[in-house]
Amino acid sequence: LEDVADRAAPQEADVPPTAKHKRVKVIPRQQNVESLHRNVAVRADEKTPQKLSLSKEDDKSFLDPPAANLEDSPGELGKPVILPKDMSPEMKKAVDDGWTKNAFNQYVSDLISVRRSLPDPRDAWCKDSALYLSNLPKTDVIICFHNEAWSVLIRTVHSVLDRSPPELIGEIILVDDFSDMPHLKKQLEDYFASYPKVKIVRGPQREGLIRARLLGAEYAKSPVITYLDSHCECAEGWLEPLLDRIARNSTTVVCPVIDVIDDTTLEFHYRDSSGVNVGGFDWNLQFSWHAVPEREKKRHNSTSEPVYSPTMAGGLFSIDRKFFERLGTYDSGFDIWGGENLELSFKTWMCGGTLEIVPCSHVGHIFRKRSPYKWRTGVNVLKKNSVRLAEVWMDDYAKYYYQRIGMDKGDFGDVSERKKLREDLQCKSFKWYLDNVYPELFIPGDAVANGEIRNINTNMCIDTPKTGEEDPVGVYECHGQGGHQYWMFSKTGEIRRDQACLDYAGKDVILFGCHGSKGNQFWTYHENTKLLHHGSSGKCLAINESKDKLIMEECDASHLRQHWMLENYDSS
Ligand code: LR7
Ligand code: MN
Repeated sequence: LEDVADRAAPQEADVPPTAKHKRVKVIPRQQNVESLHRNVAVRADEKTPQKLSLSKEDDKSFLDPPAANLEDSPGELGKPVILPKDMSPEMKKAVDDGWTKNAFNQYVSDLISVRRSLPDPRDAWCKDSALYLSNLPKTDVIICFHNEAWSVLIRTVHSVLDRSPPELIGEIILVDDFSDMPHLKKQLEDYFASYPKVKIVRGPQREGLIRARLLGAEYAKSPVITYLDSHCECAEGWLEPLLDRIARNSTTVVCPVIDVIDDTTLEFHYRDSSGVNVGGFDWNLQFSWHAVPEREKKRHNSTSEPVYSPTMAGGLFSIDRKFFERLGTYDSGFDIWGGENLELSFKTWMCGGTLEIVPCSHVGHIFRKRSPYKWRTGVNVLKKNSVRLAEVWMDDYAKYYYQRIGMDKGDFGDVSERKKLREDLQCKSFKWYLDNVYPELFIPGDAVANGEIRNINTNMCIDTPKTGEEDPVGVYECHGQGGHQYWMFSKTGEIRRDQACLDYAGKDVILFGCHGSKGNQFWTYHENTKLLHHGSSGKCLAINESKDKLIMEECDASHLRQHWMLENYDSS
């Protein structure tokens, strides 16, 4: 038994020394226990991976009966695991190492069963099987990873196997993007040796997730491809509602609701359908979430119905394989990370498909605050990807992105093939996409000014890295690079960047989510006096004596500190 447990356990180096191969008797329900680090819960079924062969995936009766207190084991039912405050130095080091390597709490993940249970996050509406066609197509599931933690990767795969109807899963294709962590070598192959549906493909060099996904797609044979990140957990009933949409229309690309797996406690927080968001982006070409717009709500009787989404987050979706190929899959010129989600979103809409978020389908994802792995040195990978995206898909609107990067496109390689693809497919224009799919997006060209806002006498510019809502907006020497000094002055008197507006409520000038009702966000510019006049306070924007802060004061055109210049100002 010990032997078998070894195979399922994390690799030596990755296991906290005190936590190896021991089994709990009972873990208190709260899981906020000091003794947790002395115990590792192992489910009866995960000790015996060799028994889980393909032919038996649909019949779980061969599994040992679960321990009496299984639901009390760490993290079961998606509950948080909270480590004690007074850890031994040894344990603390193990916890810190886990954070350093993964940017999430690997130590906690290792305490949780790789086949833990989750709450059922679906609305009652979703559980009526008559909603879904009976002969759904099979999908292959492609999971790319670069140096993923053992327990997290294995849990991702088990969540697919355990919570999908076996007849709907073709293969699970694990694509190793040139990892060097030892547990991802032979140990991984051994672990899955007895799972005929799981295939491991190894990239010949570090490709980045986009080309790794393309490599995975070369092995896909099922009619549908489903991509997942390598730190996900699929919830009950996640797959059928996705496949159903594709079965009804092969040009529908679908995303599950992405539930949050907490990076610290591994708690599974799910979002009910009334809180579902759709994807958007800003002119920095960064993905963003938004509430479902009113116009979209009107199309539905229930919040559980699939909703149109202008973009996808990128990691978790299903697509008809032939349609994906018709769309030219991904641009293989995209490196490491980023931008591919917008590329696929834009072309899905522009080239005859639709993109939906399916509230009945839930998959958890560990959101992290930094990227733990190496990027390329000396190249701005994300910018290169985004420039390729803009060049090919955004027509004239690309210029708004270029303004944000100081007009410096850098070396983005050759995009002629991708332009040809767009032509061959006779895709619609980016303007069509904006007008019809994402009318909520503010278009910089609709602004009366865009670019820097310069305090004329000091050559300081309004500058803030923050989109948060408390820190005062500051000033910085004008640098002409866009970025934190890029502003748009809307026809309705907002000074905005993306969804955030300059807002003054009597204390500091801050950035606050644009609300469109003027008041504290209403500004007027007087070209002759150079004053920036604030609506609700009647005051004017100025720079302080020491030239490092914005202040608001009584308007007086004789004060040079109140004189501003708006870039690209068009008064007509
Ligand atoms: O070089 C790499 N090679 C890889 O194989 C870098 C990453 N990867 C793998 C990695 O192991 C992971 O499985 O690629 C996957 C995504 O990388 P993450 O998890 O570090 O990034 P992320 O979660 O921030 O990624 C989001 O944005 C990416 C943009 O390129 C991709 O589209 C990811 O799939 C996407 N993830 C999601 O959409 C999940 C929800 C997050 C949000 C919003
Ligand atoms: Mn991810």
